[in-house]
Amino acid sequence: MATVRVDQKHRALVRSVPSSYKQALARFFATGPTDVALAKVQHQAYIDALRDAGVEVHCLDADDNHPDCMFVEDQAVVVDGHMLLPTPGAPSRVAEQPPIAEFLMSALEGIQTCNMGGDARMDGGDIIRLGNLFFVGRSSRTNDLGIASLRSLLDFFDYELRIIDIPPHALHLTSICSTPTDELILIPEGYLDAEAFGTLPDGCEVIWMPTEEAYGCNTIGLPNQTVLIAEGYPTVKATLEQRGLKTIELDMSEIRAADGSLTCCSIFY
Ligand code: CIR
Repeated sequence: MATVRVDQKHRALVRSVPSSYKQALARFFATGPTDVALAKVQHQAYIDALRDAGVEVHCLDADDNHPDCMFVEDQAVVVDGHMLLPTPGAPSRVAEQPPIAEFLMSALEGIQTCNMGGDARMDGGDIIRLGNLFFVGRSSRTNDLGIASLRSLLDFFDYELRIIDIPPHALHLTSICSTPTDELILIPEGYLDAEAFGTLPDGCEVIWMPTEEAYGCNTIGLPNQTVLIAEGYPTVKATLEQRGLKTIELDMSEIRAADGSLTCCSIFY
């Protein structure tokens, strides 16, 4: 997931597309999925691309009672052998979490786990990591108490956390941004201030993309200079390739239809 350094991305958890997927929440990139069969084909292509890139993928069964269950990124934050189980910001998505937590606790034997309490809310999709520097979106899904909970975890490692205010026309931080390598942040014009990320460590860079390629700014950087990107975002593709990265394009149309991006569909652990 977004919180794992590129060189740590060897194992991913994903979850199948439920037959109820047409009822998934959708407000930002589109008005909702229309073709569940196509979503399943696209999701399988996503899994295949991860596997082809050398990632070991475990796929949990879908839960038809939860139309958004394939968007696992929001349900757990794994950082260097520790796991934060956030209370998701959308009430309809809270009960997606137990099987995900159970799988990760058994796969990562001895993992230190903490839950969120009280009114704290957070979606894992509001977090990106640039090496030892983390950014969290304060969004319609992630509040200050949720951010405080994340900060407690990151303080344990002495990792810095910076807050980014997500504008109302975006769902999450990862909806508009990603770190295709541990030195690059991709972000579209028209969402955040130029200074939003603050001063970055030496060698790191924010790359601004055209507003119309906002969805394409969500990428998955993998080991071996490989980056999964959504099909149809030529500036994103060319920009990454100019930097010597190998891009693998995936048709994400039915996943985008429910505001889901590449990173949303996996947790790297
Ligand atoms: C939702 O609105 O919660 C889902 N339809 C999409 C979640 C996308 N997740 C993500 O960006 N991490």
